[in-house]
Formats: sequence, C-alpha cells, structure tokens
Amino acid sequence: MLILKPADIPSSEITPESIYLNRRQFMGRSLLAASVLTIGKQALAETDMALRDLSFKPVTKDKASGYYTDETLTPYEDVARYNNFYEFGTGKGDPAKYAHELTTDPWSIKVEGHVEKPGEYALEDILAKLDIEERVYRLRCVEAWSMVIPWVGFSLASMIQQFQPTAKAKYVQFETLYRPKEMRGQRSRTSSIDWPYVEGLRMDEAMNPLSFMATGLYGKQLPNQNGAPLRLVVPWKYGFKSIKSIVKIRFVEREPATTWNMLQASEYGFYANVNPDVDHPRWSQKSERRLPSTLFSPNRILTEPFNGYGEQVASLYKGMDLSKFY
Ligand SMILES: Nc1nc2c(c(=O)[nH]1)N[C@H]1C(S)=C(S)[C@@H](COP(=O)(O)O)O[C@H]1N2
Ligand SMILES: [Mo]
Repeated sequence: MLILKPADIPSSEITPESIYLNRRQFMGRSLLAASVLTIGKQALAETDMALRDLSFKPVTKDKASGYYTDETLTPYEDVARYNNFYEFGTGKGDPAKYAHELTTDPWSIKVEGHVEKPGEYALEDILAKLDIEERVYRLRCVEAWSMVIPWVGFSLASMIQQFQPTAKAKYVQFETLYRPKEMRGQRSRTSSIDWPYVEGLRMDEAMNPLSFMATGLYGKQLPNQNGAPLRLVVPWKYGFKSIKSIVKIRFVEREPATTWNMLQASEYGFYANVNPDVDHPRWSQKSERRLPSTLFSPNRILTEPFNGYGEQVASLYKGMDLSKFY
C-alpha cells in the first residue's frame, strides 16, 4: 500500500497530535493514513482510515468550564488501541482487533420509561437537532490508567431534553447493543458479564453540562472500539460508567442496575466517582498511569478527586458520604 507523507514534516514528527493540529492545513486523510500505517496493525489501519471527518464547533480553550484541558493529548493510537470493550474480549487489544466486525449503520435508539416522547429514533434524526462540539476530557479507568481525549459530540442534557422526561424520571439507564453475531465477547462462554452491558446516572448527573455523548474523537467518527456510533462520556467518573454503542435509554424512578455493580458490588458502586481517598479493595486509587505509559517511563501522576472536575460537580454530592456511596 502507498504511504503518503507531506515532505515538509519529518516522519519522526508525524504524531497523531500533529496530524490533528495540522489537518486543516494538510491533506488530513493521507496524514492519518501515514500515521496509522506506522502502527503496524493492518486491520486497524484500514478500518480507521475509512472513518469520516466530522464537522463540529472546535473546543473553546477555557479551562473553567471543564470542557477543556491543556494537558498533553493521548496519541490517537493509544486511544484507539488500548481499550476496554468486553463485548469484543477482555484483552486491551481485543477491541481494536475485533470491533470492525460490528456494523453501526443503520443505528437507532429506543427511548423508554418516564418520558413524553418515547419511541425508537434513528440516530441521524437525533443528531440533526443537536449542536456538535468538541470537548477535551480526561478519562480515568478504575484500573488506574488515564488518557486525555479530544471528543466530538454533544451534551447529554441536550439529547435528554428532546425526549422530555417527566417528573417521575429520577435516573436514566443506558444499554449497549446485544448482537453476539458481531460481538464475539458476547459469544464467549467464559464471560461472567450478563449481557447487555448496562449503566446509569442519577438525573441531575445526567443533566450536568459535563455529561457528554460522543460520536467522534480526534475530529473523526468514533472508531468502533471506542464505542461507535454513540457512547457516553462522564469525565468525573471511572471509565466503566462511560457506556459504549448505546441502543437504549430508559428513564426510571429507582436507581437502575449497572453491569459492574451486578458483577461485584463490593468493588464497583453505582456512583463510581473518581476518588483517590477510596481505594478499590484490590488496589490503591491514589495515582494513575497517564497513557502512553511504559515500564521505563510509567508517567505516573496523582489522581484528583472527581478526576479534577470537582469545581463543576462536587455540589451534586453535598451531604453524601462518598466512602459509602462509592
Ligand atoms: N459496552 C461497554 N461499554 C464500556 C465498556 C465495556 O466493556 N462495554 N468498558 C468501559 C471501561 S471499563 C472503560 S475504561 C471505557 C474505555 O473507553 P475507551 O476504550 O474508549 O478508552 O469504556 C467503558 N465502556
Ligand atoms: Mo475502565
């Protein structure tokens, strides 16, 4: 395959970040092709190259909103190759290897429960009414690694408003696609997860302006392994709350069941707010490995309460004992 590189950038400097920053000056597609091919994983390269450019309002570089951080972005290849998406296997490399088996078009979302406008919506009809924007968020996995990712999408609140929840809607539950034919992890007999993957938020958490639905990252459509075509991003909570490939949204009165909580309630609570003071029973949560992280440069940093978004969200939990509601 032909590898195109713009002559004026030394290949050593073709990082996903420089691609991202230069995409409007150069031919974005050939640059992406060059960088992805150097990763060496042919299957990923081909599927990622086919990802469409999205149009969106670039992030405003205002840190006070929480929508932006100037920390170094995690390179594209780490974001798209080191994943948790158990529907495709439990290894960090499995989603990038197998998620291309999933078809994401057509896609629709079922909306149920306490809403004025329940029904099944085609994803493009939902998107047509929303302002697509960019957010640069930290994502902190419960396994104590983290990334900084430039997402593209829209606020969860703006989507929820379309469905007009009633006063009885106290929580919202999300459900991932169940399609074992295309999701090999769902066919695995050793998996202990009771599919489909489900997650949930309290209504005020869902309506907080930081709660985000992503349709893309690094200016492109979401790679399947990152939860295409639509996934949640809740930056102050552990990564497992950020459910991928959503097909159902249900508005309910009581705290809904969530996958990791059902699997091991003593380790994974409903709230799952990032909290360096509450250790996971099997490991500390005081610090994290910011990816890329290697044996020789582990890039370990201290974890902040609410993943650094305390100013925006701490008030949601006023009066709650966060070691009890972990
Ligand atoms: N449906 C589904 N969503 C999921 C998961 C999963 O296994 N299945 N893993 C979660 C976990 S543990 C993390 S850390 C993030 C990882 O998102 P990323 O791979 O885009 O970085 O996705 C979350 N969403
Ligand atoms: Mo995670």
